[in-house]
Amino acid sequence: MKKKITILPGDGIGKEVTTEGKRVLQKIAELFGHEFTFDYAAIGHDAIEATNNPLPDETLSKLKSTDAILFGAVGHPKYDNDPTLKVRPEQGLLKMRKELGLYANLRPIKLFDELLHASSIKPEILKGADILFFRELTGDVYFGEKGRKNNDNTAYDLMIYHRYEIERIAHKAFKAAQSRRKKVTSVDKANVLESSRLWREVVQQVAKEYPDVTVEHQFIDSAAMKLIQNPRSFDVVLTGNLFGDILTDEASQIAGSMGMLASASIGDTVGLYEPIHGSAHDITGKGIANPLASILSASLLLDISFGLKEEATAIIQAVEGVLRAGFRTVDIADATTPKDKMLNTQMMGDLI
Ligand code: GGG
Repeated sequence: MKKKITILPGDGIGKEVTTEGKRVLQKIAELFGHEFTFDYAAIGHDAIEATNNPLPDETLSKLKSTDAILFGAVGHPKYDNDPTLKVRPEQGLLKMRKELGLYANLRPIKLFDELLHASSIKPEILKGADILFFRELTGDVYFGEKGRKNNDNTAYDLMIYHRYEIERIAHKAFKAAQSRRKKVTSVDKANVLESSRLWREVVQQVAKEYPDVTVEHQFIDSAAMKLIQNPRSFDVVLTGNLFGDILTDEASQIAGSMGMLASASIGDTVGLYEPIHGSAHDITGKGIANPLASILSASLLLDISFGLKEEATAIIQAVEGVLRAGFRTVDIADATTPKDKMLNTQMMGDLI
């Protein structure tokens, strides 16, 4: 198979982890006889420094003619510490999702058995947890009208959802549930928010087309609690942009570390694959970032965008094998990890 993959390293550890994700894709091409070509484009803080635009036109046009995107992360502490800065790295990511119509973010929460004890949650509660999140990506407070008024004494972000946005991601979630444990938990705040009442109404309507799938509705506050209390009670979780962002960071503790969670953003055109973690400037340049989220994102890329199931599975098996042999990056290590099994970013990439 001949395919072009565009790498967007972005900021901070994004560069370090996508290097390893790309190497694994190259190895897959070599082992399975594919021809993958790679090109690079700028996004985020680095792009702002070069062009004052977090998603330059040149990047966008490259993305519109590629077969799949492997993305790292965006962000920089400079912006977190100065909320008055108007041009920000995250705007590049949000614009990219909108421009490419990437409305469904799939975040599989897969707990590798080998990491059962890496989590702070009790193993007997965790064992067998396997959740697939569908986070909506193109609506909600992220894209509603925002601004300041009253001489800067009031700020607002409009939480807005359109029926079609809820419908299209709900169909994706129900279809996915059909080939899993046939349960969708839709998460909203319908006791307070009008946009959540529309969300619930639309999900109930879509559910009628999938009689083989059980649907339940939970409020975000209760879902956040149950996720830790009884993670095995969830199969597919369907939720909006903001709630999905928060819940999946929480759910990363089920998998042991943010460094383990991959994601796929899909819509009507090209697919984008990225770790759920951000740019992590506190560890940037130290070579200790866990590249497994990027490597597992590469596995999702092969599976979803190219339909290469065997190749995708080979990556997951390699991850399992390396973890089973006891190798760890610092985020998934514990007091029992021997020194000679502690790996840096590149060593983990080498072993996979
Ligand atoms: N790889 C994920 C990433 O870079 N996250 C940084 C971020 O600000 N994301 C915003 C969002 O996911 O909505």
